[in-house]
Amino acid sequence: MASPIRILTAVPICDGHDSAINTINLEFIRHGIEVVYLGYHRSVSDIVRAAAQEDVRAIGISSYNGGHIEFFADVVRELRKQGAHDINVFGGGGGTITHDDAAIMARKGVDQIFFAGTSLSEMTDYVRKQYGKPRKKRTHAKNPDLVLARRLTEIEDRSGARRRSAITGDGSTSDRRKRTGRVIGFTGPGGAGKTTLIDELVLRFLNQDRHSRIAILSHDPSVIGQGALLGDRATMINSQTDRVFMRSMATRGQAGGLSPATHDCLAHLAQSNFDYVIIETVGTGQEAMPFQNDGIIDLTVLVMNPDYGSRLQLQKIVMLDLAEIVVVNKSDLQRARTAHSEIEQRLEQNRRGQKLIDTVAKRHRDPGVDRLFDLISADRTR
Ligand code: B12
Repeated sequence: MASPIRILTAVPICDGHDSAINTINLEFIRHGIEVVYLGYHRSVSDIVRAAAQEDVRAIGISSYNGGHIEFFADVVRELRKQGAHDINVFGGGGGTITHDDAAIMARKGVDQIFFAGTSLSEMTDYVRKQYGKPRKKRTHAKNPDLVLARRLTEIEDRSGARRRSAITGDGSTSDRRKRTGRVIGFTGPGGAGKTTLIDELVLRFLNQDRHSRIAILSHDPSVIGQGALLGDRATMINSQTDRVFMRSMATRGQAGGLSPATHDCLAHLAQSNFDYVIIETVGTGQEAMPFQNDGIIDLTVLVMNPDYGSRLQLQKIVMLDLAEIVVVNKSDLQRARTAHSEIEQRLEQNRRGQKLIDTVAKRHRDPGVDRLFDLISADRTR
């Protein structure tokens, strides 16, 4: 089965009009398109970097606050500068973009502007027709992130065709020896704050060493052959830098928190000169063991919300037996102290010396996140 069309959508800097793009995103997803959503108030460089790393077919920009001629043209120019000539640009902005503006934008390389009154199905049909065709043969890219991004696309496409990648192997010992950085797996239920926590950790990694680079492989759920909202980038603030390579993946019908291509993509990233490779699963259930027998993950972190229900529920969460570190995030919530002592007792039964840490990831400079960072950094030196 052919892979779904992947596009990136965003709203320009100084613009908070996200209602239109939220509606359009949902319509695209409903029609089988994978949408990497970058959020609003985004700069040209953030948009181009994300599109290149995600290796999308096109960027859809929704712009209402003016400056669209310059902004869209800058995106096109920067894409070309990076060597990403085959990532197209389209968008809309209701009545704020006139037909005359659109004609200038077309001359500057923008594919299409949709005006007020266009139906959702017209826009979806356009994307499917225009960006659903197989890609033309691509010229060799010079930018290493673009090369990596294209390689990940190949792995993902191949995995869709149910073939294992020959180059990355199966995470065997020989692959381990070629590793350059630590691979850390984050999992936990939806809404526990995994993405925010990872973003705060990334800030600390970047500050610790001015030259380090980090890769993030992030997952969101999807049914086979259907669309998905890949929205973790919209939450990331500190990770919008050239020192972070982030890739969003849809699970494409696979249960358990990861995608059929995760293993091979991760193996490739682990050999690609990053100091840390962080993997984030989708929000998981009690039975999930996403990193079991993977052979690539060095350290596993389970991120929990204090509101898991009764103490009895804890007995059923398999990752509480497997994770090296358990985090109670949102520890400013009322139930957090109870949660901490209940989880502590649960971990004591395992007698594995698992660490338990309380964090408030949404708070900058949170001492709990600092402790988690110290633990992860210390693990690297082992
Ligand atoms: C809703 C709205 C708001 C909401 C936004 C809520 C939100 N979360 O998005 C609120 C009330 C918050 C708001 C605030 C402001 N707004 Co306002 N807002 C609007 C309004 C009424 C509708 C825009 C909209 O969402 N339309 C719905 C979409 C689906 O339809 P559409 O716009 O016709 O778009 C079509 C196509 O262009 C296409 N499309 C749009 N985007 C994209 C993207 C892609 C990828 C594709 C394929 C297609 C596509 O989809 C539609 C198909 O029919 C417009 C006026 C208007 N009637 O357009 C003003 C308007 C955009 N706002 C305006 C202004 C000035 C502001 C404020 C600065 C006001 C203020 N002084 O505080 C603030 C700034 C907000 C900010 N932080 O940036 C001005 C902009 C003027 C300009 N640029 O020349 C407008 C035009 C109102 C006006 N006439 O003055 N606003």
